[in-house]
Amino acid sequence: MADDSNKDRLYADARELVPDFVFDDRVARVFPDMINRSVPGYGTIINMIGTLAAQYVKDGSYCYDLGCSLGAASMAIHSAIEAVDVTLVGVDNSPAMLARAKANLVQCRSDPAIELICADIRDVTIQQASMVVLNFTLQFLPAEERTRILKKIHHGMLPDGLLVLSEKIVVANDTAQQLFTQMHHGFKKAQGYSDLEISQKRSALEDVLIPESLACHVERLKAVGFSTVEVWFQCFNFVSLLAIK
Ligand code: GEK
Repeated sequence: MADDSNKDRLYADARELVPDFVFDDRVARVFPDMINRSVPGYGTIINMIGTLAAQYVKDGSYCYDLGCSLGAASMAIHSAIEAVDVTLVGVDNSPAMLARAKANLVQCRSDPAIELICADIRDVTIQQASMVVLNFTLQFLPAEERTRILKKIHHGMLPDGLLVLSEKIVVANDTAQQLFTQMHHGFKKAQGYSDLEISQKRSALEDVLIPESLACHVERLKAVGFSTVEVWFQCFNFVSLLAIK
């Protein structure tokens, strides 16, 4: 029989009360399956983060993967860059995620160096950064703290440094919002999730993942000082922006 222990079935059974979503060991175990089947374009975004890193990561600089989960973006960056004397720093505050990220990253050669830090991204100092990745992480921080974090990131970046910010968004137009939500559910159904799984997961994420509008993200990135801000990827209500210092 096929081993499906790494398949996301966390919301497959009916529950009377769906508890808030947490990044614990049960989630970490199935995370690659969960994110690939839940975020349309996730694999493309990870690959393109590697492509962007090859262009932007500079000799003697730092590169940060904030909310690194199992280290997918870090690994894409690690294998794409040719710059020398680079330190790649992966940060996540879930010990379960970080333990698995460590196990994944042992396969990587020692250069560039990778440091994995179990910490809240709000407490981490950003320095000499030629590239910073927030791949579906900012959405889990309280909205009122997002400006402060982005200011800190901007402050720690080198001139011409690149921030990649991927987020689930909401759109102001009700028709478009409904369409995007339906299309996202259609995507999840096509990936094998049942209606029950989709609705229980949505309840679990309700107070945990706080999406904002694209305009809100763009304005805030400009307000904290990024000179160029562009959407480079969008599929329904999932976007990735690049912001250049
Ligand atoms: C990927 N970037 O595969 N400090 C540190 N980590 C945090 C915090 C925080 N305050 N809040 C949440 N996290 C990854 C995917 S997942 C996205 C990112 C998702 C961490 C949390 O533990 C989790 O590992 C990650 O942010 C979000 O490219 O699950 O939709």
